[in-house]
Amino acid sequence: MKVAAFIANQLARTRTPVFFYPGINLASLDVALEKAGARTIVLASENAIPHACSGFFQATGKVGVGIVGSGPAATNLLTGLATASADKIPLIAINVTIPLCEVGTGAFQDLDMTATVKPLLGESVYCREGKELYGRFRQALHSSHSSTKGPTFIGTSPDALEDDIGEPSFFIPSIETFQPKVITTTPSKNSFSRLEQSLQVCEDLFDFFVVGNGLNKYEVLRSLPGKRFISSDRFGCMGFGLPAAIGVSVGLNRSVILFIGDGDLIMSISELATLLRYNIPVKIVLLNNHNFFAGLNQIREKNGLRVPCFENPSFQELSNAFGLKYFYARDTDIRTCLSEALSFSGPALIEVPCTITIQSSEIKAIRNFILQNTLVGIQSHIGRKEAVYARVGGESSPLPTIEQEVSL
Ligand SMILES: Cc1ncc(C[n+]2csc(CCOP(=O)(O)OP(=O)(O)O)c2C)c(N)n1
Ligand SMILES: [Mg+2]
Repeated sequence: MKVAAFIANQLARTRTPVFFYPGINLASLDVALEKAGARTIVLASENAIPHACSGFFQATGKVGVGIVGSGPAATNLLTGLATASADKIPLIAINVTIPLCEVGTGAFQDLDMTATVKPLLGESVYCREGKELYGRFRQALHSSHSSTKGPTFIGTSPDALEDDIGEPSFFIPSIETFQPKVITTTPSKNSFSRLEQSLQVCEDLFDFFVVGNGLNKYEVLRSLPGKRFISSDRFGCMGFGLPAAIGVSVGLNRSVILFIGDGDLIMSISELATLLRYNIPVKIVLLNNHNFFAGLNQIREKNGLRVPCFENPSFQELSNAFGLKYFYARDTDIRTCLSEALSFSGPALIEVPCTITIQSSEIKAIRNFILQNTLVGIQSHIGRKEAVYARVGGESSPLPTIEQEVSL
């Protein structure tokens, strides 16, 4: 059996979806995956692949597998790999490079991506031959199922995929019991309270969601105590939310709710095409304040600058173009829109007009909080005097007061 066929059959037999982006050098894998009956999800961009793998792992405890081609296809993985690495999320990224005879010659799309990502990841190898690729892939599937490990990067050549490895044995990889993060915030009483009330009344509709990055993230987390959530914690990566929600929905085979800001959604807008392609039931709650990280506005204002109000595309027309059912929710409507959006099987976008603002002193507290912690358990309000937090693997300790933070 050729290595490409082994990889494809191993993934098909264990019903592991493959997050994939085609390229000429991985044609043999593409064919083998199809012949083996593997579930292949072609994302709109390679950027999204590690995030999708990350969401998949956090929802299922099974390691996600991403496969991409040479040159720019591989470099597109970089931010996602760094994001997963920061949160120690295991995944396997396979990069099929140009043919061996061209490697290192400066040929079209010649790039040593294995060396590029090495400082970033625990494991980064290049397999020139089929036997090595077979061994590394087996090993990665066996050992990657640990939430302390982070991503494994396997570079290889089209030649290695064509090598014959005799009659390999297939196996069932173990599954990590992933401990979901749980929000233990108590609701805040500030400017977001209308959003908060709406979210609280819709609590009974779901128990688990994905959240993007931006100020809206903290408001959503404050507003949903006791809920499980998935986010990019230590990297705070914009562009994570939508692909991660795709990974969750593919992994659990059910609807998932994503809370996301307008800036973040626009950054990953191409993945709406993936929702359309596979009718993936991600229900996007878009918190649209026509702005990015609105807290910075206060600093602009202090410096006599104008507060920008970004022109956004019509999200209604965008939804129509991408086949999403569209809802416009005034703050109090979110519950109704969500229950309607959850009552059918396709993707949906619920636009929530917002005016999100936050004190700049809070920004500093939040930033330090993110730098020092994973959001494993937040009690009370983020950035407020009475807040406490849980250190990774350690005891809970009090968050410094805002006054202390600001004077740091
Ligand atoms: C890839 C990436 N680029 C930039 C940032 C810095 N950043 C964090 S949140 C944010 C703005 C997010 O805007 P939006 O999604 O509209 O959320 P809002 O703050 O308006 O709620 C920016 C620019 C980041 N975290 N990740
Ligand atoms: Mg915004």
